[in-house]
Amino acid sequence: MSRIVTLGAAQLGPISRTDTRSQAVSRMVDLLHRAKDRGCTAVVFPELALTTFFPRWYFEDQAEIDAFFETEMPGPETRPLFDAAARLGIGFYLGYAELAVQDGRTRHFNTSIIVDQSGRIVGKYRKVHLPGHAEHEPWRAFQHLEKRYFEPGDMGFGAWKAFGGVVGMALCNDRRWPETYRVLALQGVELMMLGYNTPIHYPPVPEHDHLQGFHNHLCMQAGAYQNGMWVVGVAKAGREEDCDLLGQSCIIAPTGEIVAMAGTQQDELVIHDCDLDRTREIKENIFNFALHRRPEAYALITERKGAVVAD
Ligand code: CDT
Repeated sequence: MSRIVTLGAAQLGPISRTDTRSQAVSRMVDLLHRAKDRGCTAVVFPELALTTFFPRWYFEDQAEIDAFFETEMPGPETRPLFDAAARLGIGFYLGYAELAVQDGRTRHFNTSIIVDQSGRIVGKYRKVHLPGHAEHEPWRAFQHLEKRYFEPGDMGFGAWKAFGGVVGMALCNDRRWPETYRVLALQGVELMMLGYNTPIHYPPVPEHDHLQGFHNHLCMQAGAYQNGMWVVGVAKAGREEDCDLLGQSCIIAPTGEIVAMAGTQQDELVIHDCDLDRTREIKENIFNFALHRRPEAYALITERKGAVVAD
């Protein structure tokens, strides 16, 4: 049996601070056209794909911060992306900064959505693992203020039927945590879509700068294999406002193999015919959860947050 879905990793090059949403959207519409020409069912765009990666700056004025957020999706500037998707019959995953008003409270989330081939939003996810710091740290070459500008997602990790399979979402730092993949896999996810913005320089541990590409693939390949799922991980890449962002967007098979990878730091589309039935090779054999998992031995995973060293 095979269930082939042609997927695209639609990497974006840098977005400058002065670029408008409409400029970013028009680059993404162009990628959608290229995806259509190559027979894609759906493409994955990066995290925070509509603006520059603004957590690299410390802002005091809330209005200046809120200017990077979307109050509606689609809004007037993002509507052309949804219209193009519907016209071309291609679905997409998109990351953006979401400003929501819930129970009279203003909330800020780092969000992604799945839009189906008719241009309809069918799934929404709010980033759970927010990296970085909450206070201004002037010693850094640049800031990473996700902990200041966003609250942790309040929706958990969901799963949706889309593109002929079961699809889950995650955002950037989530890919480094094994819990992300496992919670998705326990809901039958066959395909994880993920966008990222990963600076190559990591100020607290610069000794790891040369390992950014390795760690990026290491965690996604392990997550794919150990959970028998396809992973499409997509970067905003290149030199963005004096900060180098990692590229290497890729499509990873449930065996953990990278089957397609971007070779530039710019807007680039890489595609692969992903057979969702290949998830079964892993799920029914090596990692047959129902047969082999021992949840009674894993209680600490949800009971305890930080490590407590045993006596
Ligand atoms: N956007 C995002 O989550 N980036 C982080 C950077 C490293 S932690 C400061 C990542 O995990 O790639």
